[in-house]
Amino acid sequence: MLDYFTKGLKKTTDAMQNVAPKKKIKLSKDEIEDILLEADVEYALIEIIERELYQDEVTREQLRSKLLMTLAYAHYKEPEYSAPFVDLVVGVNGAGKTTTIAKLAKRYLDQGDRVLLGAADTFRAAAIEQLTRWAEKLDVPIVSSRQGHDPSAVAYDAIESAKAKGFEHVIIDTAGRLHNQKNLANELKKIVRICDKAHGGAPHRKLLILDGTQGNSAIAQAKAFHEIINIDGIIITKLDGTAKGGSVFSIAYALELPILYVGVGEQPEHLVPFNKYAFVDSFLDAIFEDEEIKVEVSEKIAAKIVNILALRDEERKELYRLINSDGFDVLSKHFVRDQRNWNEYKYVANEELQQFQILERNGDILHAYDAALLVKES
Ligand SMILES: Nc1nc2c(ncn2[C@@H]2O[C@H](COP(=O)(O)OP(=O)(O)O)[C@@H](O)[C@H]2O)c(=O)[nH]1
Ligand SMILES: [Mg+2]
Repeated sequence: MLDYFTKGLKKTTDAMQNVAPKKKIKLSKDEIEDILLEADVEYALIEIIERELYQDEVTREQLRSKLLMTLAYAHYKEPEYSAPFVDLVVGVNGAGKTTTIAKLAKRYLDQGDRVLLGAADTFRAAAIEQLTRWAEKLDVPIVSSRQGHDPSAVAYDAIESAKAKGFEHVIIDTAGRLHNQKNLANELKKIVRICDKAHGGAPHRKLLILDGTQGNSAIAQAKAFHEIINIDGIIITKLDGTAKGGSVFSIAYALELPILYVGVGEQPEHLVPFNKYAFVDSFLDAIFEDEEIKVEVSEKIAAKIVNILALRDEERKELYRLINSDGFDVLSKHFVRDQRNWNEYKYVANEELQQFQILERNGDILHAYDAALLVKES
């Protein structure tokens, strides 16, 4: 996975290394600004990041926490549903909708599910043909009609057919452009309505496909789609073909929506589930020198705590007190010395995994430490 990100972001990290050829342990704010601009992070967001950085010389972990902060909406929760799960795929022409549908279908097939495609981009004959070719290649059924037919009817028939066959998934393609914007909005709304009629709760996921080579200019477009049908998640395509990979941060931050996958090539396997930690690390690896990350436990904590997973109440309180004061720095080199930020996180001892975890508010794990590291050796 990580490899896919690193490869897919090669053009972006190459561009970053053009302005910062030498990897360092610390970077000045000016250097960070230049690097992020080069990667096409929106200037307004860079300003926010800089405002949150209190140090003149910034470490990898300090920048890491700020970049992760911009992806705080990366959390997606699947709704309750009964099969088939219906994905509705929208986006402008050429964004990569049809290709991404093939990639998604492959993922579903690989996990042993049956998939049916709905060719509801009836605006262009070529679009129907393209999806039909993918369906043949992947050997999955497709419901389509002739050019100019009602796309809602195609969506309805596709869902009905998948229900009758007992399939797990339906993926519906849509047109990216009609005669005018208003038509497109009305049509998309109608497709959503009709999906729900065919199968209560459908479409379960409205996916917006954005062309990564457009960088930040995709933001306005994304907002327009979001206003029309309330997007559930974003897929950014063609990251392999652009030096504008940093726009992923601005897009996620501006739309407050999760990035679910990124496209890093034209083949069906080139759809990578978005992992914000791996994504951020691919950026940081390009500009920061490796620094061995060790978790050092202070004498104070080590002396007091035998096993943090078997703490008595007062011991646990003491640990939390330490974490919230000077102990924070000791437990983790990963955090900035920023009291306001510390309060954003929760600390839990996960007994099942034998880990001490630092969680974000939404429950995502920011860091996990093996309990063994925190056990006093005696
Ligand atoms: N390099 C690269 N090309 C992609 C990716 N996703 C889509 N494409 C290409 O982008 C072009 C437009 O894709 P298409 O699926 O037809 O877009 P649609 O009009 O939104 O359905 C095609 O040539 C695809 O092969 C990607 O992740 N990487
Ligand atoms: Mg298409």
